[in-house]
Amino acid sequence: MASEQKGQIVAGCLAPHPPHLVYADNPSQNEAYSEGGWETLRWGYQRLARKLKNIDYDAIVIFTPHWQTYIGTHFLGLPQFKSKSVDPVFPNLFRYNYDLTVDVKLSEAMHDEAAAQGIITKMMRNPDFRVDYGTITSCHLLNPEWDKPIVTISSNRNTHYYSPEVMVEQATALGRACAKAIEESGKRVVLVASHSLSHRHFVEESPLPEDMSREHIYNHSQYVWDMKIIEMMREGKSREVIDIMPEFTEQTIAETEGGGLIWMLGAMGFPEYSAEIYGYQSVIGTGNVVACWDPNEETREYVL
Ligand code: 2X7
Ligand code: FE2
Repeated sequence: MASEQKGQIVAGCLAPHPPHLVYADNPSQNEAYSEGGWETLRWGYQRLARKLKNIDYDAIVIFTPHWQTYIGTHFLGLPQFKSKSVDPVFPNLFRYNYDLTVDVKLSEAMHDEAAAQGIITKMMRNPDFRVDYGTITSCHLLNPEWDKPIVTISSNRNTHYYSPEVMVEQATALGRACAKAIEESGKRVVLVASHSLSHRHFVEESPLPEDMSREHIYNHSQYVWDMKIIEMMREGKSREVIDIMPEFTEQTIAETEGGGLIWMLGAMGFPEYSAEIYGYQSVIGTGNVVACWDPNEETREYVL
């Protein structure tokens, strides 16, 4: 049943999740120890986290490419998940003990609305399910206190099963369904697309992973693509970003392939206002931007 007050999306964040950023942060939940690194991104994240602290919201809804589902879109469906999340590629950097709460009502509402619109969906009710490092990294950096419930949405592999164009159609439809469910829930929600931009990366790790003298952009054309996308975000051309996304994804093997940004901008109705840019930096050669779309004109800022 519809709630009396209309729910709304109060912010949309593009929040990359290299586990290196959590490693560099040394939170008590992570078992690895570092001497820092990737400060440009981490300081940008800290600034965005401070902004979110001043926004009144009920839940974070995050879409991750590292929970990959081949039949339909899945939603976290139990009130608590507690375990250790280990990055399968970087277990040396990321072994994070999490204990998180889920807004199951909101999750079910989005699941049901998507299903009503013909999208194949499933609730994840396995208590032993391990939450992926993409969810943990982006949520940790945006809200280190973990004082808000989250909902994770899986990435259905349309780009690879079909094509990047099919992903645009499917993720946009999912975004619209989630936005409708949020509106009917009466809740104030922060959306998070958890991923990098360009994604060619190094194949050898430096002896000290946080040695910033080794970190650099992978190649110039990949960098130029990232800058073009960021410029369009700044100019409020979010629809156009999605229009060129199939080409961007193919040329830079971008992590946009998972559908997160398409889903988020689709849910927000393809904003025509400027995105706030909080920082860009490469992590093992991948391109990463921290950005936010703030629908509220009074709090929208020119950050960088
Ligand atoms: O998942 C990732 C990523 N997206 C970017 C960089 C490094 C590692 O993991
Ligand atoms: Fe990733």
